[in-house]
Amino acid sequence: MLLWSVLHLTGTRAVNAEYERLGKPSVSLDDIRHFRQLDSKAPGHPEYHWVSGVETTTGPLGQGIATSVGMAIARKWLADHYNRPSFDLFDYDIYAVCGDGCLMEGVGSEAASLAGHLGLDDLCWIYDNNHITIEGNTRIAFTEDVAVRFLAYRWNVLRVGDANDLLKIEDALAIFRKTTGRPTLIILDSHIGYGSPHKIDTAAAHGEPLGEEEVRLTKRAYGWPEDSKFLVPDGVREHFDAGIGARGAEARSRWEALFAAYRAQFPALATEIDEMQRRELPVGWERDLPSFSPDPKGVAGRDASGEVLNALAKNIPWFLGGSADLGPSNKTTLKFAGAGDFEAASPGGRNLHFGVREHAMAAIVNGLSLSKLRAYGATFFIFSDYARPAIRLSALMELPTIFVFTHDAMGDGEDGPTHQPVEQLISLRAIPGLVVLRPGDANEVVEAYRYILQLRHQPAVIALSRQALPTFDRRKYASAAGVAQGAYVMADAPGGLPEIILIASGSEVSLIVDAHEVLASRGIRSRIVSMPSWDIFEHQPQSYREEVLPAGVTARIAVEQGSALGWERYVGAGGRVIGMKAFGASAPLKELQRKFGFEPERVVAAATELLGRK
Ligand SMILES: Cc1ncc(C[n+]2csc(CCOP(=O)(O)OP(=O)(O)O)c2C)c(N)n1
Repeated sequence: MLLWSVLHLTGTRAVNAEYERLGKPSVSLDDIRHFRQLDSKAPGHPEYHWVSGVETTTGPLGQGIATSVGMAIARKWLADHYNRPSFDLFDYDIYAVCGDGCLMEGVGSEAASLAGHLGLDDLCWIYDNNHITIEGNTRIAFTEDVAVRFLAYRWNVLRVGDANDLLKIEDALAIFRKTTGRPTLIILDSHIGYGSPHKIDTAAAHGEPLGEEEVRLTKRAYGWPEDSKFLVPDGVREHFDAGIGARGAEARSRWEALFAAYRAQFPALATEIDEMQRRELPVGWERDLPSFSPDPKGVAGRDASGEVLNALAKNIPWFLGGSADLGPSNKTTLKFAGAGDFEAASPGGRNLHFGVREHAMAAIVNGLSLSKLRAYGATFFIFSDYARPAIRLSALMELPTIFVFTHDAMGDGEDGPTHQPVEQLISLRAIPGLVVLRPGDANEVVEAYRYILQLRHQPAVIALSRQALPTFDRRKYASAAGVAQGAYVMADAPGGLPEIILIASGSEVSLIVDAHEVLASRGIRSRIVSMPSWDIFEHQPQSYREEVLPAGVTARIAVEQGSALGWERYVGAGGRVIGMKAFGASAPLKELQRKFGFEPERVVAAATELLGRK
């Protein structure tokens, strides 16, 4: 409610997704009257993209502060890359207000640890230390010394003993602004339900309405008209206009004048900033994308991805990212001259080292993206679970973030079931708006990235193999450009509609290609459908979907080294799914493929059985 009130009183204007002004306030008094009701611009939690002026979606505790670390990294990177002497274009600070819950959540701790390591002195967290959470006083579950913890993280820690002491708060903020080399935590001792005679300092003040009578008493304590509701007293709007409104307008016109002068002196950099702000891509962004020659031995998905990431980053200056300590395995390291590492002393580096902190990594990627950088984060596919809450928010916020997940199936063999994803694909496919791609060979990897890079309002997950996958001969099989339709016919047997359709993604595409050849030699006409992305396919016109999966062909087999759940959608009641029904096992990949049935013979057997043939 604090946020809705501030957005209302400051007269913040609404914009659309392209940042065009809509000529109405972001949050009207009527929205506030309809707090938490359908279509109100004052929903239950701050929602980026729904309410103009909200910088990030928060609500899952800890996400906001973790995201703020991404914003602080972005600010440092932008300043290093674009600021020039006398042109401090990117000179802002990032403030986040957090509660006990945020500081209890692991993601907050992961992010704070990295922020301290990176010395993000443009970052200030203000901790509303009211000792109350939903179940009561924090003494029941949270008694650590937060100040000492943050000192250990190498933060500057300040304490203000009374949230009503405005001068002390101003002092603390001034100290933050002067502090270099460390982020700042201001521990602000406060009272939840302040002014409410019976509910102050109680958990009841957290989530329950105070009740008619208590509201009246609270208003009395503030000297507020007791019977008025949604009152904005005379003079308040004028006060806001003359204060934050005038300062904001002045700061904006000063910045715009600075940027105009900058544009005159550094036109190429100014164009970059424009493109980045509009989430466009620079001319020539695709020019170094590789093309892979047919090769039965092939290339690992992760290796192809590494080549593609480097080609993209070379031509998109604001494309950056990294891994949660698995760069050498994920192949996400940018290696071209000048790419460099992002560290406290080198804030222009393009390789981020998130450390073993998957959850904070994903939240930080969100923060980078909210600051308009094009960012990716990487880890093993299995550990996407550790990052999932932030990936979900990425989708909710409609951010074009990129999550690169390698070791997407049983390819890591000996690592065993703790490292072998099973339910990850289907669970990520269940996130609305998230584009999930699992390319089947190196050229599909290229096309997957070509598709992903052009997304402006959707996050993407790319699931990549650890092991080499054959690079298909595209003179024989259809072009990998079909990836942009989510699924495409790679090959058909001659002679009209096929008898059976074989569908697969990722490493299993080569398996159905082999099965297709065997079936052909036995006179069975099968179609190969490579389906790297359900979501993209679902968004194709019905006519295209019918072309790829004609309703008349009901004999279908889907093969994927993941949970079989959901594939009925494409194979129908009479179809077969060769998928995982249990966790994997620790053994060399070949043995696992045999044990779990991911071999061409198994597909051939299922096909002949389905068709009632020998
Ligand atoms: C990740 C997550 N877990 C649980 C919740 C449910 N929840 C909402 S508020 C809250 C307590 C937060 O306490 P605090 O941060 O001290 O906020 P205050 O009571 O001061 O408003 C909880 C557990 C949530 N929003 N997010």
